[in-house]
Amino acid sequence: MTQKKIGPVTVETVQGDITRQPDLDAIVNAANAALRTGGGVAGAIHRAAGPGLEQECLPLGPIKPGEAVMSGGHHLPNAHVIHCLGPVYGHDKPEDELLASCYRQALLLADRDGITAIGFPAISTGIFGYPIADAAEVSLKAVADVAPSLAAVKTVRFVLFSENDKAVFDHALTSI
Ligand code: AR6
Repeated sequence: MTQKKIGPVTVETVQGDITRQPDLDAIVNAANAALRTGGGVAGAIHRAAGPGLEQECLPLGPIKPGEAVMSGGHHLPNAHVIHCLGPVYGHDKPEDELLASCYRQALLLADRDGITAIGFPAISTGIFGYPIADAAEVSLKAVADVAPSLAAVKTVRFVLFSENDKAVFDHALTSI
């Protein structure tokens, strides 16, 4: 694990599976607009949470790129899931602002709910095609920008699926 303190918040990077982070109050889903089960990280989260998650989510959708909504965690070890719709790279523009908006909205929702520890996947970097190095820079800057205004959130963990993605985030974290 790599850690860096940014204002009142400790930003961490780990390689792993976002559905296996029992010490976090909330995890973030890289969702689709309709908040259906989907594939990638969304598929993994819905499988681990059970069908109650999709039932709760469907009435909350559709959401637009850059938006975030919150649900319960159902059978996940986390009390909450925050669902973000990232931009499809090359299609939803400006993609950097929409990606930053996901992190900002998710953190503000979490903070309003008194959540102290939250985990993010690398939103938009799978099926939605956002290059990992650009996404790392935008995502970490978005967290750093909002960190000073957070009262409850103390830990922000990026859970990266591959060793390479973790290395890319670690590199970006050194220059924040
Ligand atoms: N834990 C952590 N990261 C993961 C996991 C996991 N279990 N599984 C995949 N990743 P993606 P997107 C990484 O495609 O690009 C879905 O179908 C993965 O390696 O899940 O925002 C939705 O329903 C990648 O780095 O999300 C949407 O339609 C990152 O998570 C669409 O895909 C994001 O990959 C969203 O696409």
